Amino acid sequence: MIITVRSDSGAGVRGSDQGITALLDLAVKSGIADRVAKRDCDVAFAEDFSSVYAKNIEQVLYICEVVCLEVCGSLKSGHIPIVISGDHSSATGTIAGIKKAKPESRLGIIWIDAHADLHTPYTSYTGNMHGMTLAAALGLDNIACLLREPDKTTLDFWGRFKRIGGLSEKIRSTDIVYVTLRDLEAQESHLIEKYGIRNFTTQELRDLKVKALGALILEHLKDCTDIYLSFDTDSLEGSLSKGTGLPVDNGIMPKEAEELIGIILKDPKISCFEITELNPGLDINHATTTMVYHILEKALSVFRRK
Ligand SMILES: [Mn+2]
Repeated sequence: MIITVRSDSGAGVRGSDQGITALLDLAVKSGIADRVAKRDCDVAFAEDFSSVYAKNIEQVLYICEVVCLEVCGSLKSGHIPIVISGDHSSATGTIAGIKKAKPESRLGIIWIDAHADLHTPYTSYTGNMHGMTLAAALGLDNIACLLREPDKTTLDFWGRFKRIGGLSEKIRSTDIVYVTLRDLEAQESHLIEKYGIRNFTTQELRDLKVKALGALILEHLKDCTDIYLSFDTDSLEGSLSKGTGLPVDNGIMPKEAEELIGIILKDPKISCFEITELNPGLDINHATTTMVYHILEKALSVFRRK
Protein backbone atom coordinates (compact mmCIF):
# COMPACT_ATOMS: atom_id res chain seq x y z
CA MET A 1 0.00 0.00 0.00
CA ILE A 2 1.26 3.48 -0.89
CA ILE A 3 0.72 6.14 1.79
CA THR A 4 1.38 9.72 0.70
CA VAL A 5 2.30 12.63 2.98
CA ARG A 6 2.10 15.80 0.89
CA SER A 7 3.83 18.16 3.28
CA ASP A 8 7.12 20.04 3.36
CA SER A 9 6.59 21.81 6.66
CA GLY A 10 9.53 20.04 8.35
CA ALA A 11 12.04 21.13 5.68
CA GLY A 12 14.12 24.30 5.46
CA VAL A 13 13.74 24.53 1.68
CA ARG A 14 10.10 24.43 0.56
CA GLY A 15 8.74 22.47 -2.41
CA SER A 16 9.35 18.82 -1.48
CA ASP A 17 5.58 18.38 -1.01
CA GLN A 18 5.48 18.37 -4.85
CA GLY A 19 7.77 15.33 -4.99
CA ILE A 20 4.91 12.93 -4.36
CA THR A 21 2.92 14.05 -7.41
CA ALA A 22 6.07 14.01 -9.58
CA LEU A 23 6.73 10.37 -8.64
CA LEU A 24 3.15 9.16 -8.81
CA ASP A 25 2.57 10.83 -12.20
CA LEU A 26 5.39 8.71 -13.61
CA ALA A 27 4.05 5.63 -11.85
CA VAL A 28 0.58 6.15 -13.32
CA LYS A 29 1.96 6.71 -16.83
CA SER A 30 3.95 3.48 -16.72
CA GLY A 31 1.24 1.52 -14.94
CA ILE A 32 3.61 0.19 -12.24
CA ALA A 33 1.32 1.23 -9.40
CA ASP A 34 -1.95 0.22 -11.07
CA ARG A 35 -3.02 -2.40 -8.59
CA VAL A 36 -1.45 -0.79 -5.53
CA ALA A 37 -3.86 0.66 -2.96
CA LYS A 38 -3.20 4.33 -2.09
CA ARG A 39 -4.02 6.42 0.94
CA ASP A 40 -3.43 10.17 1.26
CA CYS A 41 -2.61 11.43 4.74
CA ASP A 42 -4.53 14.52 5.76
CA VAL A 43 -1.91 17.26 6.14
CA ALA A 44 -4.27 20.26 6.19
CA PHE A 45 -3.73 21.94 9.50
CA ALA A 46 -4.37 25.56 10.41
CA GLU A 47 -1.05 26.43 11.92
CA ASP A 48 -1.25 28.57 15.02
CA PHE A 49 2.07 27.97 16.69
CA SER A 50 5.55 27.99 15.25
CA SER A 51 8.89 28.24 16.98
CA VAL A 52 12.39 29.23 15.94
CA TYR A 53 13.64 26.20 17.88
CA ALA A 54 11.35 23.74 16.09
CA LYS A 55 9.69 25.31 13.07
CA ASN A 56 6.05 24.33 12.44
CA ILE A 57 6.23 21.84 15.30
CA GLU A 58 2.49 21.91 15.95
CA GLN A 59 1.73 21.11 12.32
CA VAL A 60 4.47 18.46 12.06
CA LEU A 61 3.15 16.84 15.23
CA TYR A 62 -0.36 16.74 13.77
CA ILE A 63 0.88 15.24 10.49
CA CYS A 64 2.98 12.61 12.28
CA GLU A 65 -0.02 11.56 14.36
CA VAL A 66 -1.97 11.03 11.13
CA VAL A 67 0.95 9.13 9.54
CA CYS A 68 1.20 6.96 12.68
CA LEU A 69 -2.45 5.91 12.37
CA GLU A 70 -2.23 5.30 8.60
CA VAL A 71 0.94 3.18 8.86
CA CYS A 72 -0.50 1.23 11.78
CA GLY A 73 -3.77 0.63 9.89
CA SER A 74 -1.93 -0.50 6.77
CA LEU A 75 0.17 -3.05 8.69
CA LYS A 76 -2.86 -4.31 10.61
CA SER A 77 -4.71 -4.90 7.34
CA GLY A 78 -1.81 -7.06 6.15
CA HIS A 79 -0.06 -4.60 3.84
CA ILE A 80 3.53 -3.41 3.84
CA PRO A 81 3.28 0.39 3.72
CA ILE A 82 5.34 2.33 1.19
CA VAL A 83 5.33 5.87 2.55
CA ILE A 84 6.10 8.64 0.05
CA SER A 85 6.57 11.87 1.94
CA GLY A 86 7.68 15.42 1.25
CA ASP A 87 10.14 15.80 4.08
CA HIS A 88 11.77 13.38 6.50
CA SER A 89 10.01 14.67 9.64
CA SER A 90 7.11 12.35 8.76
CA ALA A 91 9.30 9.36 9.62
CA THR A 92 8.76 9.99 13.34
CA GLY A 93 5.10 9.17 12.61
CA THR A 94 6.07 6.19 10.46
CA ILE A 95 8.20 4.67 13.24
CA ALA A 96 5.43 5.29 15.78
CA GLY A 97 2.91 3.62 13.45
CA ILE A 98 5.01 0.48 13.07
CA LYS A 99 5.43 0.22 16.84
CA LYS A 100 1.71 0.85 17.38
CA ALA A 101 0.85 -2.02 15.04
CA LYS A 102 3.58 -4.25 16.45
CA PRO A 103 4.21 -3.22 20.07
CA GLU A 104 6.24 -6.35 20.84
CA SER A 105 8.57 -5.90 17.89
CA ARG A 106 12.23 -4.99 18.10
CA LEU A 107 12.42 -2.53 15.23
CA GLY A 108 15.59 -2.05 13.21
CA ILE A 109 15.98 1.08 11.11
CA ILE A 110 18.06 1.46 7.97
CA TRP A 111 18.50 5.17 7.30
CA ILE A 112 19.94 5.84 3.84
CA ASP A 113 20.65 9.55 4.18
CA ALA A 114 23.43 12.15 3.94
CA HIS A 115 22.26 13.45 7.34
CA ALA A 116 21.87 11.92 10.80
CA ASP A 117 18.56 13.65 11.68
CA LEU A 118 19.58 13.57 15.36
CA HIS A 119 19.02 17.20 16.30
CA THR A 120 16.60 18.43 18.95
CA PRO A 121 15.11 21.86 19.71
CA TYR A 122 18.01 22.24 22.18
CA THR A 123 20.74 21.67 19.58
CA SER A 124 19.43 22.65 16.13
CA TYR A 125 20.86 25.74 14.42
CA THR A 126 17.99 25.87 11.93
CA GLY A 127 15.00 24.58 13.89
CA ASN A 128 14.04 22.42 10.89
CA MET A 129 12.05 19.43 12.12
CA HIS A 130 13.26 17.04 9.40
CA GLY A 131 16.64 17.10 11.16
CA MET A 132 15.10 15.85 14.45
CA THR A 133 13.34 12.67 13.35
CA LEU A 134 15.57 10.03 14.91
CA ALA A 135 16.28 11.99 18.10
CA ALA A 136 12.53 12.13 18.66
CA ALA A 137 12.12 8.40 17.96
CA LEU A 138 14.90 7.67 20.48
CA GLY A 139 13.33 10.04 23.02
CA LEU A 140 16.51 12.15 23.25
CA ASP A 141 17.01 15.82 24.17
CA ASN A 142 20.83 15.92 24.03
CA ILE A 143 21.14 18.54 26.77
CA ALA A 144 24.88 17.75 26.92
CA CYS A 145 25.23 19.65 23.63
CA LEU A 146 22.89 22.49 24.54
CA LEU A 147 22.99 25.30 22.02
CA ARG A 148 19.73 27.11 22.78
CA GLU A 149 17.10 27.11 25.50
CA PRO A 150 13.68 26.68 23.88
CA ASP A 151 10.53 28.24 25.33
CA LYS A 152 8.02 26.22 27.32
CA THR A 153 5.42 25.90 24.52
CA THR A 154 8.04 24.49 22.14
CA LEU A 155 9.11 21.99 24.79
CA ASP A 156 5.51 20.93 25.46
CA PHE A 157 5.09 20.14 21.76
CA TRP A 158 8.51 18.43 21.66
CA GLY A 159 7.45 16.24 24.59
CA ARG A 160 4.31 15.22 22.68
CA PHE A 161 6.35 14.71 19.50
CA LYS A 162 8.66 12.25 21.29
CA ARG A 163 5.62 10.32 22.56
CA ILE A 164 3.65 9.98 19.31
CA GLY A 165 1.84 6.65 19.31
CA GLY A 166 1.98 6.58 23.11
CA LEU A 167 5.53 5.26 23.32
CA SER A 168 8.77 7.09 23.96
CA GLU A 169 12.07 5.33 23.10
CA LYS A 170 10.49 3.37 20.27
CA ILE A 171 13.81 1.95 19.14
CA ARG A 172 17.23 1.06 20.51
CA SER A 173 20.06 3.27 19.28
CA THR A 174 22.11 0.24 18.28
CA ASP A 175 19.26 -0.93 16.04
CA ILE A 176 19.76 2.10 13.78
CA VAL A 177 22.04 1.76 10.78
CA TYR A 178 23.09 4.72 8.69
CA VAL A 179 24.10 4.34 5.07
CA THR A 180 26.22 7.08 3.40
CA LEU A 181 25.88 9.50 6.33
CA ARG A 182 28.37 12.26 5.52
CA ASP A 183 27.11 15.69 6.54
CA LEU A 184 26.75 15.89 10.28
CA GLU A 185 27.22 18.37 13.09
CA ALA A 186 29.09 18.05 16.37
CA GLN A 187 25.91 17.64 18.42
CA GLU A 188 24.90 14.68 16.27
CA SER A 189 28.41 13.15 16.29
CA HIS A 190 28.26 13.27 20.08
CA LEU A 191 25.14 11.08 20.08
CA ILE A 192 26.48 8.71 17.42
CA GLU A 193 29.62 8.12 19.48
CA LYS A 194 27.82 7.97 22.81
CA TYR A 195 25.28 5.41 21.59
CA GLY A 196 27.52 3.54 19.17
CA ILE A 197 25.36 3.97 16.08
CA ARG A 198 26.80 2.27 12.99
CA ASN A 199 27.37 4.20 9.77
CA PHE A 200 28.15 2.30 6.58
CA THR A 201 30.06 4.93 4.61
CA THR A 202 30.14 5.54 0.88
CA GLN A 203 33.74 4.31 0.90
CA GLU A 204 32.72 1.01 2.51
CA LEU A 205 30.06 0.68 -0.15
CA ARG A 206 32.68 1.14 -2.89
CA ASP A 207 35.13 -1.28 -1.21
CA LEU A 208 32.65 -4.03 -0.40
CA LYS A 209 30.24 -3.56 -3.31
CA VAL A 210 26.49 -3.43 -2.88
CA LYS A 211 25.71 -7.12 -2.32
CA ALA A 212 28.20 -7.57 0.52
CA LEU A 213 27.18 -4.28 2.11
CA GLY A 214 23.50 -5.30 2.03
CA ALA A 215 24.38 -8.57 3.77
CA LEU A 216 26.42 -6.71 6.44
CA ILE A 217 23.59 -4.28 7.12
CA LEU A 218 21.10 -7.12 7.60
CA GLU A 219 23.61 -9.00 9.76
CA HIS A 220 23.91 -5.92 12.00
CA LEU A 221 20.12 -6.03 12.55
CA LYS A 222 19.89 -9.81 12.97
CA ASP A 223 18.32 -9.57 16.45
CA CYS A 224 15.55 -7.26 15.24
CA THR A 225 12.15 -8.76 14.47
CA ASP A 226 11.16 -6.04 12.01
CA ILE A 227 13.00 -3.63 9.72
CA TYR A 228 12.02 -0.21 8.40
CA LEU A 229 14.02 1.14 5.45
CA SER A 230 13.96 4.91 5.00
CA PHE A 231 15.42 6.41 1.83
CA ASP A 232 16.23 10.13 1.84
CA THR A 233 16.82 11.48 -1.67
CA ASP A 234 19.84 13.45 -0.43
CA SER A 235 21.72 10.18 0.09
CA LEU A 236 22.24 10.24 -3.70
CA GLU A 237 25.49 11.62 -5.11
CA GLY A 238 24.98 15.38 -4.93
CA SER A 239 26.84 16.25 -8.14
CA LEU A 240 24.33 14.16 -10.12
CA SER A 241 21.24 14.79 -8.07
CA LYS A 242 20.15 18.37 -7.34
CA GLY A 243 16.44 17.73 -6.84
CA THR A 244 16.52 17.69 -3.05
CA GLY A 245 16.78 20.39 -0.39
CA LEU A 246 20.33 19.61 0.78
CA PRO A 247 22.40 17.78 -1.88
CA VAL A 248 25.78 16.49 -0.66
CA ASP A 249 28.70 15.12 -2.69
CA ASN A 250 30.24 11.68 -2.17
CA GLY A 251 26.90 9.91 -2.01
CA ILE A 252 25.40 6.69 -3.28
CA MET A 253 25.07 6.31 -7.06
CA PRO A 254 21.54 5.76 -8.45
CA LYS A 255 22.24 2.17 -9.60
CA GLU A 256 23.84 1.32 -6.25
CA ALA A 257 20.80 2.70 -4.41
CA GLU A 258 18.40 0.67 -6.55
CA GLU A 259 20.38 -2.53 -6.06
CA LEU A 260 20.87 -2.03 -2.32
CA ILE A 261 17.21 -1.20 -1.74
CA GLY A 262 16.22 -4.24 -3.82
CA ILE A 263 18.38 -6.52 -1.64
CA ILE A 264 17.12 -5.09 1.65
CA LEU A 265 13.43 -5.07 0.69
CA LYS A 266 13.59 -8.79 -0.13
CA ASP A 267 14.28 -9.49 3.54
CA PRO A 268 11.21 -11.10 5.16
CA LYS A 269 11.51 -8.78 8.18
CA ILE A 270 10.77 -5.65 6.14
CA SER A 271 7.73 -3.91 7.64
CA CYS A 272 7.85 -0.55 5.89
CA PHE A 273 9.67 1.40 3.20
CA GLU A 274 9.79 5.18 2.87
CA ILE A 275 10.91 7.56 0.11
CA THR A 276 11.31 11.22 1.01
CA GLU A 277 12.80 14.66 0.22
CA LEU A 278 12.40 14.70 -3.57
CA ASN A 279 12.04 18.35 -4.57
CA PRO A 280 11.04 18.68 -8.27
CA GLY A 281 11.38 22.48 -8.20
CA LEU A 282 15.14 22.09 -7.73
CA ASP A 283 15.48 19.18 -10.12
CA ILE A 284 17.56 20.24 -13.12
CA ASN A 285 16.73 18.12 -16.19
CA HIS A 286 14.36 15.99 -14.15
CA ALA A 287 17.36 13.81 -13.25
CA THR A 288 16.64 13.21 -9.56
CA THR A 289 12.96 12.50 -10.17
CA THR A 290 13.95 9.82 -12.68
CA MET A 291 16.45 8.27 -10.25
CA VAL A 292 13.94 8.16 -7.40
CA TYR A 293 11.22 6.86 -9.72
CA HIS A 294 13.45 3.88 -10.57
CA ILE A 295 13.84 3.22 -6.86
CA LEU A 296 10.06 3.23 -6.41
CA GLU A 297 9.75 0.93 -9.42
CA LYS A 298 12.28 -1.46 -7.85
CA ALA A 299 10.45 -1.46 -4.53
CA LEU A 300 7.09 -2.17 -6.16
CA SER A 301 8.56 -5.03 -8.18
CA VAL A 302 10.04 -6.61 -5.03
CA PHE A 303 6.77 -6.27 -3.13
CA ARG A 304 4.76 -7.68 -6.04
CA ARG A 305 6.76 -10.88 -5.77
CA LYS A 306 6.30 -11.17 -2.01
MN1 LIG B 1 16.78 12.77 6.28
